[in-house]
Amino acid sequence: MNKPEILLVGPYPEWDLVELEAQYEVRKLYEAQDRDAFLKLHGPNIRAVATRGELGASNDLIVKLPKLEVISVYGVGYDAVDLQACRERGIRVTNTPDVLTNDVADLGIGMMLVQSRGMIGAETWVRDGSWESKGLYPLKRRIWGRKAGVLGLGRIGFEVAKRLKGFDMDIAYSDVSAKSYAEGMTFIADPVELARHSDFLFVTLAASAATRHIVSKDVIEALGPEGMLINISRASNIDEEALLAALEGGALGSAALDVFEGEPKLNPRFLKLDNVLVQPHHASGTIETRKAMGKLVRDNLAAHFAGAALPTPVL
Ligand code: 8YV
Repeated sequence: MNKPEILLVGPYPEWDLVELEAQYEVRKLYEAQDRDAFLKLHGPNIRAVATRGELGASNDLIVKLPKLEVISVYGVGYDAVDLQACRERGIRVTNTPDVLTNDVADLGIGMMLVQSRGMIGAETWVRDGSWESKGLYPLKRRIWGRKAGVLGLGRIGFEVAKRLKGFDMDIAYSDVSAKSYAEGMTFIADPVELARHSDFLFVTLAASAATRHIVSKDVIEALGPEGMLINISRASNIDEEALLAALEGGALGSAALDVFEGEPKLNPRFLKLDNVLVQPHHASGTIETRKAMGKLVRDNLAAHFAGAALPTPVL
């Protein structure tokens, strides 16, 4: 029997590729010199798409795949998939929740520590001889015992908050409603009020049209000249123009960001700032988690083609 044809929107690790190629006829969109010609040739036969969180599948792509049955996202965020188009065509969508939660939370905490204690600059201080020539490294701000805000107390936000408790921090959160599992945390519905209350504000919301720029100029200014914004969700949750202006002008103390508008190409203004820690969207990027994510992508595809229940459906 012919293997089903699947479209890979972006690269997967070799260990996933080998497994996928054993089961499917894999078409690699990211290797195509001419995407239109590639899709004209292979599009009519594609039955499944395997994509990545940040790449998703636009309506533009979906319309070129008339036999598409399922989109499997390598990531928990599916904001880049056109769900409306999928609903209209009866296309199933899956993601990879849970398996990445702890790693994403860990990176968020690490970014807070690195940025607050100035560890990148401290490394340079040692390596460039400043320690010897200039003496002691400038003093930085502590994190333990201070105030943290978590914007979005879902799976990732909850794990961030759990870790913050270990630093004896005073934790508040914002969400659509107060959560019964948020023991020892203060619910503050309004993101501006949450920011005003916080020294560190973690953005851990699933992105959607409704959350676009939820971290507005007002939220950023409420966090203030001593505050730090940490984003491990999606760039669209933050008004990036307002963020840059606030970082440049001192209205916001600092930021630690794993995601950017237009990534991997980011606004070059970020690179001129020394009060921002930039990371290459790798919060889920451990071997262990990426292996689990790849397996879940494959399990969802296999279940679909076997006519079984999808392990982690979105649609
Ligand atoms: C991945 C992500 O970095 O889970 C998500 O939504 O964006 C990340 O885990 C990404 O999907 C891998 O490309």
